[in-house]
Amino acid sequence: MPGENPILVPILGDQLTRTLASLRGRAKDDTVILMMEVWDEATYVKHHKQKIVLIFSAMRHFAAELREAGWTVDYVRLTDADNAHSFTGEVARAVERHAPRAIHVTEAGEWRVQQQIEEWPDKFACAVELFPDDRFVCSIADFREWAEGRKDLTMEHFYREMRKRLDILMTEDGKPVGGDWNYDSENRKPPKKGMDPPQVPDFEPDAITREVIDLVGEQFPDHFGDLEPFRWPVTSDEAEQAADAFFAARIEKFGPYQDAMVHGQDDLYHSMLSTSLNCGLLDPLDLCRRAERAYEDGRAPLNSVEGFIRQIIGWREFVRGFYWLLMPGLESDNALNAQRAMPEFFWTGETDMRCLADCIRSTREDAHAHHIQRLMVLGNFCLLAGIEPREVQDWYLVVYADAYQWVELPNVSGMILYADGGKLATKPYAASGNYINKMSNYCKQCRYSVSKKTGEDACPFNPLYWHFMDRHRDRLESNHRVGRIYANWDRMGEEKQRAYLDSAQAFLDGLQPARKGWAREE
Ligand code: FAD
Ligand code: DLZ
Ligand code: SF4
Repeated sequence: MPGENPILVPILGDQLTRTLASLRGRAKDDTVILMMEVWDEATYVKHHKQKIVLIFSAMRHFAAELREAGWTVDYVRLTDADNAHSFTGEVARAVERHAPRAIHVTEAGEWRVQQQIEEWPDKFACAVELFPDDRFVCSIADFREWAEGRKDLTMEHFYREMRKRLDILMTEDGKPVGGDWNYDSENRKPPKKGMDPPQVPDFEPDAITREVIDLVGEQFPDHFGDLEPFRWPVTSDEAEQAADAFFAARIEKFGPYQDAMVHGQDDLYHSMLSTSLNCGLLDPLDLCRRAERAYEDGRAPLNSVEGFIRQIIGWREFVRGFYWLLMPGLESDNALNAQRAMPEFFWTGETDMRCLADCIRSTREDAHAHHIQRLMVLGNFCLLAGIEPREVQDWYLVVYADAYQWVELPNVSGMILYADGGKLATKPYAASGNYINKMSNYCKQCRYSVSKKTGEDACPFNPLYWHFMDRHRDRLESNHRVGRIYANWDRMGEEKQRAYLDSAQAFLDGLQPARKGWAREE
């Protein structure tokens, strides 16, 4: 047991790492760890049921492991009497219980929570020491320094810096292994017929997870998503097993089929490790080193390994730095002035658009969809249809088990919606049905025809694409990566253009707006 006036170390639900900065080097007999299940966090948006199960179960397992290792953990359950249901309220109660001489806390993943933490020094009589979250390889300060004075924030430039700094996939004379920095052009194969990726391991819920499943079923019945089957790793051991399975059987084809989509096959060759990475059960750099070894040992080709490493020390680190650089403004950016409400079918999955229906099914069943589904099906639709950014942000934050605002918001505001006005992506990722047809097997059995351009049976992405291009001509025509498209549009002539615009408008007019209350309590 800790002595008098110990150090209080609050650990949040995405900080489930034994080597967390605020815990590292602390003496067990002088530390009380505080973990809190609070209503505020479970409902600031109405998270997918499996996301809440994941966090609560992972928190309870982590607390049990810490106790087993000799730490004192003060764990507040959601249903405990007197639970104040906010981080600040619970820390206040813990300060009364333990009379700490100081609070040591690792910086929060989300801006919203960081604002609360920054009020603690004024609220509590003891000292509050804030620790940078060094589970990310690039600190917020280092990213700021990198971004300082740059005209464009290009992920590729940042990524190359990270490769050099971490000496990953680099030759001894400082060149990228294989001669190129980026093998993205080899990572765009359409799916092969009969493709049969190895199964992702399922983790059978144990007694702790079962108890949490029951709790979530009782307390959050109206939240989006299926509660069961629940298959996510909830301990670092399970997460390591999931990583082992990826490195043993799926990394080889991860690269080539990264952008492929197959109806009913939700995981393909993806790692399925984001939920574990984001709550702290896996270490990002360790995964990259394992990927590098797979290449060195001849177990995976360079395009797969480089692609995987780029997603982690490239995109993942980049969006996190970008988020902290641009918050809080990023949340309210709406450069394209998109005002349409989210359609109801994003929540129900009831749409004849087969690609969207499949992505929403997987999202509802597993709290997951893979990257290209999030980007080029769901995201592309939101962009083309002009859905209001806040509604899109809420949707993505609710529905994915790996969603935290630091990673969701740059992807939504920057990558899919161009709501940041082009700070993250140099052009909007707008595409017609053609792209989805090329990269998936969705279209063959769709009620819409991907080859039809206009009219009731035309794939809605086709007219929506031109509707989008036409309504944003003023902004996009001068963009050297998109501008050329307008020559095609002009060549079509007025009648064809009118047919596109009318088809798109008829489709948009037929969209039923989502009822209120799916994402947030009204
Ligand atoms: P893999 O395909 O195996 O990729 C490996 C890892 O790379 C992932 O686990 C993830 O940590 C990282 N990664 C890949 N792409 C990105 C990216 N664009 N940004 C950040 N990290 C990336 N990822 C989240 O973790 N949380 C989110 O809330 C989230 N929201 C997204 C919203 C949109 C609109 C889009 C387009 C992408 C979003 N992503 C998000 C990124 C990506 O879709 C998921 O990380 C990925 O699908 C997770 O599955 P996986 O672990 O099998 O990934
Ligand atoms: C996502 C989530 C949920 C659903 N519930 C909790 C909780 O009750 N307690 C907790 O510590 N963390 C939870 N989380 C994760 C937090 O929202 C996450 O740690 C913050 O967003 C980080 O800034
Ligand atoms: Fe999606 Fe269009 Fe293909 Fe149907 S035809 S699956 S709506 S891209």
